[in-house]
Amino acid sequence: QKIDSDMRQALANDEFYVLYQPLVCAQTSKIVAVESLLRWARPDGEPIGPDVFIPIAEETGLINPIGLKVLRQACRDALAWPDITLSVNISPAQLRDVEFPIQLGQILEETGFPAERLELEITETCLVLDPILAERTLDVIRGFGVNISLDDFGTGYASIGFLRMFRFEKLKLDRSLVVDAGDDEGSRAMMVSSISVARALNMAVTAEGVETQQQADLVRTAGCDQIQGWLYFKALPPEEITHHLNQQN
Ligand code: G
Ligand code: G
Ligand code: MN
Ligand code: NA
Repeated sequence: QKIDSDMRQALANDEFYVLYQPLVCAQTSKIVAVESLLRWARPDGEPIGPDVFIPIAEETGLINPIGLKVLRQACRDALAWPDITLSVNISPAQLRDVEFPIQLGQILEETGFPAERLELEITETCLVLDPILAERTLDVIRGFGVNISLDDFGTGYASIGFLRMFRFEKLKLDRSLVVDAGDDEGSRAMMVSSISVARALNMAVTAEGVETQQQADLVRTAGCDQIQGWLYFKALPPEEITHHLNQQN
């Protein structure tokens, strides 16, 4: 396909770049973490969203080199942000790649980014196909000191069994759950009970896609530790993260 060869070109030509969306502490509203979000700007200036090109990169295997590039860049950028946790999205194809833990270790060593401040976001899709293999890979990654976060919880299986089996360090509630919790009792019950299960298993909880003060109050009251969403910040270039961190200190 055209977009596949375009993506190969884009990788060679450095058309991919990374933005960072802050996560704030639910209690203080201060920035405590950032999530790296990949962007692609074509030479003609036309932006293509990750929801369009990442599924294709997954199919073609190009997600592996692209994902490593994001990880390396994000670790470099985040070195400038003391005490801030860095979250990086990892796709199922990356987690299945036997080389991945080795390459991750190399990037940590080469950039000097502290493993304890890195968090990898995976989805349940990464786990369903081969939970045993996934668990083995996650154990190797955790051996470096890197934390694992379960992303998009509430869109897919929302499996409490997975929470118990994998003991993620963090649970990220998907924005659909957060949005619906405002006016649908069933969604609110699911949100509240997911948070309580996560906390009982010693997981931190982040609510995603918070756009209104009402949603922020709701998730804070329900026990979320961190909040991510346009109410606070959109995804920003690294210079602006540095600026906001300087302002809050
Ligand atoms: O940033 P945005 O909302 O447009 O992201 C759309 C989707 O792309 C989200 O599901 C997000 O997790 C995914 N995504 C963004 N950056 C990356 C990345 O670096 N790697 C992977 N695998 N997915 C990403
Ligand atoms: O799948 P993942 O959770 O990694 O995707 C994060 C995506 O959510 C990013 O593409 C980001 O741009 C988007 N996002 C972040 N905050 C908000 C928000 O408050 N509202 C909406 N609609 N999207 C958001
Ligand atoms: Mn994510
Ligand atoms: Na999500």
